[in-house]
Amino acid sequence: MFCRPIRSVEWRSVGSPLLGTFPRVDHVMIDLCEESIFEDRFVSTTLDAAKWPVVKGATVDDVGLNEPSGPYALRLNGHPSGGDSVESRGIDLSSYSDAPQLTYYYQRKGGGEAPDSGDDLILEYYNGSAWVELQRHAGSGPDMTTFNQVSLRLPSAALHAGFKLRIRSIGTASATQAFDDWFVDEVRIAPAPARYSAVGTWTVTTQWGTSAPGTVHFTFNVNGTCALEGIPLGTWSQDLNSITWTLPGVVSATYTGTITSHTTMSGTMTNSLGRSGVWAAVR
Ligand SMILES: [Ca+2]
Ligand SMILES: [Ca+2]
Ligand SMILES: [Ca+2]
Repeated sequence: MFCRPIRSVEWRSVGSPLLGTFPRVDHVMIDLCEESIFEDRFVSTTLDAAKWPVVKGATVDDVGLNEPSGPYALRLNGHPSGGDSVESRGIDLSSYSDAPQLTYYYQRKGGGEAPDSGDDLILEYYNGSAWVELQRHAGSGPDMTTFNQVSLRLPSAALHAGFKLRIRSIGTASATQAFDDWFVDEVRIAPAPARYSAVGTWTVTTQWGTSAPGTVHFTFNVNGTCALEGIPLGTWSQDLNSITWTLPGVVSATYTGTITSHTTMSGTMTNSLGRSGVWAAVR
């Protein structure tokens, strides 16, 4: 696992001092990191043996349609022996108390031959003694011209030193033709739910001279939510699209808009006299 800093965020108050009644927020420094435990975008037609040491019949080519990382994706079908599979290297997940997240894209048929009932795509993990099914996509489903993304948390039984991922298909066997095609791309295992996290120090001052220094911890989640912890003054709440900061009886500050690590956040403040101002989180 690695943590690669990709961005820093500084948070400053822009509330008007003339209004006099708005808390000031200074010096919130946010370092954003991107982490990945295992990843394959299938960038060439040769399967990476360091990532997938066991390969049975699976190939990488451009027969899928609209690959998320084109032109290639993993291809599984009935050729040559009734089903293909790839098995990952051992991945040590024993240090993760929060289950990592598996994400991948899949496509049924694409530019190949359509799977039929029972010609399923199956994702499994090794629990130390046996393969356990994580997800199954039915061959009876509709043909696809785009890829669907799947994101799921690994179960607790997966959090051991010898974790492995297996992707396999079932299809009609033929030594000469490819039947029942599935395509998979952008396989990624990453710590979850925190993909981005940050710690900063801040100070709040009001017109009454109250000062409340403290530390705030921001966690930006992969689903776009933002968790805020450790704030000593007022209350914060958030959902997928807004942050609300309330100092009871004094002021409220609200941000509305999709919360992502890439957003420059700004919002409005209103005091108990109905005067309004603005606040911002600036990269
Ligand atoms: Ca690709
Ligand atoms: Ca094959
Ligand atoms: Ca078929």
